[in-house]
Amino acid sequence: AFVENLLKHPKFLDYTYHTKFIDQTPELFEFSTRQDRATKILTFIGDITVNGNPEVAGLPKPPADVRVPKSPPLRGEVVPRGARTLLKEAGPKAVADWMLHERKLLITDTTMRDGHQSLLATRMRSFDMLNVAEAYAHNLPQLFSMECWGGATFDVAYRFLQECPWQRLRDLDQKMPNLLKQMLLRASNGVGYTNYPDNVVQAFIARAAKSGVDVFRVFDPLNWVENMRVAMDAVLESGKILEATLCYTGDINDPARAKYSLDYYVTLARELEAAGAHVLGVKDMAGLMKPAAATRLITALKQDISIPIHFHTHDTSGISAATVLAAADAGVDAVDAAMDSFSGLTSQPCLGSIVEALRGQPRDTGLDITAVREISDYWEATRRLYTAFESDMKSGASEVYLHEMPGGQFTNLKAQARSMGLAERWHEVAKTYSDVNQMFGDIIKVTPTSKVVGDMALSMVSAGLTRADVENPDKDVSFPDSVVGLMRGEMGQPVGGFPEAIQRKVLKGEAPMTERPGLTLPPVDIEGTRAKLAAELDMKIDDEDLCGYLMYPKVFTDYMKRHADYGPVRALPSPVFFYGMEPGDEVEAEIDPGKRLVIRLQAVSETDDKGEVRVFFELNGQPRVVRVPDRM
Ligand code: 3PY
Ligand code: ZN
Repeated sequence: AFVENLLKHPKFLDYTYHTKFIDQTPELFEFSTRQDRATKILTFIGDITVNGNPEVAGLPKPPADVRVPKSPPLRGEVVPRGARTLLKEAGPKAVADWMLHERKLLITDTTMRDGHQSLLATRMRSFDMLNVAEAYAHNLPQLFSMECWGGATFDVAYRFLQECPWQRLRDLDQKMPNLLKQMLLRASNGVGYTNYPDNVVQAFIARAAKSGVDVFRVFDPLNWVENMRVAMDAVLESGKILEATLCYTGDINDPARAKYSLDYYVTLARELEAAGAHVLGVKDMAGLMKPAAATRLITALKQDISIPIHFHTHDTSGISAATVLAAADAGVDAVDAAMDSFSGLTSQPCLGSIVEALRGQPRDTGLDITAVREISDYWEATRRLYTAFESDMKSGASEVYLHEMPGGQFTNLKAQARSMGLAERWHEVAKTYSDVNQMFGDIIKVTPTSKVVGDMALSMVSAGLTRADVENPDKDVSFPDSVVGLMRGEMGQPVGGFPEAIQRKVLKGEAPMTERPGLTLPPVDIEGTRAKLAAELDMKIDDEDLCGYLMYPKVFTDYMKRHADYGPVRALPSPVFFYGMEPGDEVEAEIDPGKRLVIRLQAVSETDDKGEVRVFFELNGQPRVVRVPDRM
């Protein structure tokens, strides 16, 4: 009925119906909800089948021989105990104590967050995570945690995957009740790119804790502890685990980078411990920490602080596993790794190989290597479905020590450079990125400051400007908005402040702020916002939706409007989501627990004189037809 009502509507016929029209035309919705959602999904499949999914337009297709990823058999019927069980029974401090006393090297699997964020532009869908989640719960209960939320996964879910990140979290929680679910939180930047009012950060954290996050890795992109306190206090308040995190840059063994010295990091770690952290995170987001630096830093930190230490790195250089092993020898309590088939390059080091390297050694991880390989096989098959999002990086690159780009940014910036016609000049972009860093005073580069440095580098290379040109007070330069925001202090204060001359030039005399932005950002009227949004979307707005909106207002409302058209498309297998179906294909979609749709595509008509195509389905055995506009 929905589609028929829609198709008859004059505005639909001239294609001006999109999104707002559906919200403002309630008569379209006069039919049963169950019917409604099935029809929406069929409409989506029909549309993708006829017009393609714009997210993969022009990108390489998966190989013809892709197999359906099969999750390994579960070892044992009952879910075994895991670190989450301990958190539930005894609280965050007990988990920290257990970590300290555990001789094993504890492992976090990052595949569901940083792994695909770094290798596949964050495009992995919940469907593919949920299929293997129970295998993790049953077969690898010794894992410290599953990093599966936060960072870029939040907005990408709404923006490109047409799914709700909160539902992903709740579903994962349900399938992995014994494992700690870990998220990456950009402190006052939440899961966004700019500082939010304090009460937004607080509301977001409280909701994330309730929806399933157990470990909050909280970092500030300038290591400004002052600007982490609101987020850290909110995590403590929630009763979950606070992993307060320092970001590592430079090289503690290089006298030319004295700003980021061993003392600098040890002092920072003390401040984070004093702020109430249960765990200290050491976040080497670009993979710059060399093995000798890990030995020195972890040894010093273990002597100086008394909370457990969790190390995160990236393999961009190709030698990150050596650094992880050095950190393990120096007594680090936990490390991050990605499942073998999602490891290496700009992602984390290889989980299975770390397990093997330590087997029978004092820091033996206790993980079952066969279980690791089975899950990795699942991911290997899954990764092939996402061929479209693979980068062209094929090898380790020592150039990372020059540009210092975070693993999650590297391939993104490269793609951005390509889209600006600068593909041939990538090494120039990399060198300019490093020049911009020095020009900005050698800052920490991680989301969102890394994005600012990247914006500036791209704008300089495309305008043919050198660092000397930009610094020349007599030369007019137009700066990207993000650079103006950074120099204004909107992302906080770097160690030692910004160099005055460049700050003055960027701000054209405007005075920068020196306090943390949250002090002056007025609080959001949370209940007023909920009421306004409820009226705009004509629906009840729960805390999850509200928090999604508070982080990303437009991304969220666009998502909701598409959701009104297409329904719960998260339930579709990824090949269908990205490429539609062929006549004769049959798929199953579970739109609610136990509510399955069996969808068979029968045939696709020619385009008629109204520019429409009829797509013939069988839905649970009953014939159904949807019409979609031919936009090709
Ligand atoms: C993020 O903030 O998304 C990151 O991965 C930073 O390293
Ligand atoms: Zn990372």
